[in-house]
Amino acid sequence: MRKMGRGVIVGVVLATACGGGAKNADTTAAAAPAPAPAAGASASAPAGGGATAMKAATGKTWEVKMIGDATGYKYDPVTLTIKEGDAVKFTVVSGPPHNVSFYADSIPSGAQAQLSANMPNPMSPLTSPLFNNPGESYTISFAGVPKGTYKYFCTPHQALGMHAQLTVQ
Ligand SMILES: [Cu+2]
Repeated sequence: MRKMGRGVIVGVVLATACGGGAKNADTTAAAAPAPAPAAGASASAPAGGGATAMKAATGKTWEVKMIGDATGYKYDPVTLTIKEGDAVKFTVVSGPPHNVSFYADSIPSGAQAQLSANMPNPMSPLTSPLFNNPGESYTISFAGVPKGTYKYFCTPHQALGMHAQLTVQ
């Protein structure tokens, strides 16, 4: 199920990239997957399609550990309930590289633009950079995002079951 969802996302991104480049398609259109700017391309993007401004957290900062050891690859806690306006700080404890990537089809409707804006230095839409060293952390503000459940996974360890979810109340 999750793998299927991921496949659909990749398909959409590729289709978007191809569509954008098709007009003057010479050699460049096929070459680059062009990940970054496609973030707002979904139907849930606000009218105007412009950049959504990042909203800083105003509430509590919650901690989630990213672990890879003899017990497996996991986020701890694997489920978390926060309030809109809080932030979540993901910290590498062991077994890197780790990151945080949200399933675009498993976040609340309309969440993508603001969540994307609240994720610094994305590697691709809704996907944080990879973190290679214990102690590194990545904080995501959940200010301005819709209430609901947000499912996410670690790109390198998705197949090993490193996924989790948080609920914004
Ligand atoms: Cu990982």
